[in-house]
Amino acid sequence: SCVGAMPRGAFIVFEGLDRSGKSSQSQRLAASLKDKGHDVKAIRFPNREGPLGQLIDAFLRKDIDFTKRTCHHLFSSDRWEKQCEIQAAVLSGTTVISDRYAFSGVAYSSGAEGLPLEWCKNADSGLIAPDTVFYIDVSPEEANRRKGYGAERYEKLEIQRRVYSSYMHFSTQPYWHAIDGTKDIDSIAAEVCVKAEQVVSSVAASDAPVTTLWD
Ligand code: Z5A
Ligand code: MG
Repeated sequence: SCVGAMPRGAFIVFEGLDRSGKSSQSQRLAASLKDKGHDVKAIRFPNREGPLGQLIDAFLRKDIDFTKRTCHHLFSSDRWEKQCEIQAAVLSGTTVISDRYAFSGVAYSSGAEGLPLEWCKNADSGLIAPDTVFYIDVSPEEANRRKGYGAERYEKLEIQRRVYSSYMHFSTQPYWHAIDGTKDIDSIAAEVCVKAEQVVSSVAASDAPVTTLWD
């Protein structure tokens, strides 16, 4: 790299079923890495604010309907709108932590909506690829027992079972790290933090280039 250039930040994604604990773990990891002196930017998808986010929020709350393919592109567009921000942060040495990303798009649109998986992947082809994905593994039955489960679109056990099996499409990828999501929140956070720090250091040390999906 150029003399004096800042080592780049890592791009870390959390995935998993509804109520698997993604938001809890993203927040904890962001706080832990900040405590250790790292620059961190936390983002989430869908981002329910902004013009696209409002449409997605209304769709999830079943206030409006779209065709399946339009809905898939809405979620994908939400990610495309954030690409410059993610790239700028990572290139300036900031670690970006995202609560859901394109893997959710594929898992829900193919699993819950029944769209062809390869068609789903196409919409996100070319997005900045994460350096690692922490897949918080909780069975649909376990997630169903957690509080807050209920009113939104897709929050049904039989739909979650299909989403769970669609997520398995990614399970053999090198960036995919399944984490046992049935342990207590603190143990999971500790395990994730150790692994995330390894990713942050190896990305900085190797000066690995930013890659794109679906490399
Ligand atoms: N969607 C899509 O279709 N296409 C896309 O491209 C994208 C998304 C990006 C909203 O997502 C919907 O959008 C979602 C997928 C679809 N489908 N649905 N429905 P969201 O991210 O806004 O919301 P969510 O992920 O479905 O739910 P959530 O509430 O954000 O769940 P979570 O973040 O995984 O979990 P949490 O909030 O950290 O924890 C949930 C509860 O479990 C809470 O009471 C915790 O205290 C408890 N919890 C957490 N961890 C544990 C452990 N380890 N043990 C016991 N209890 C725990
Ligand atoms: Mg969440």
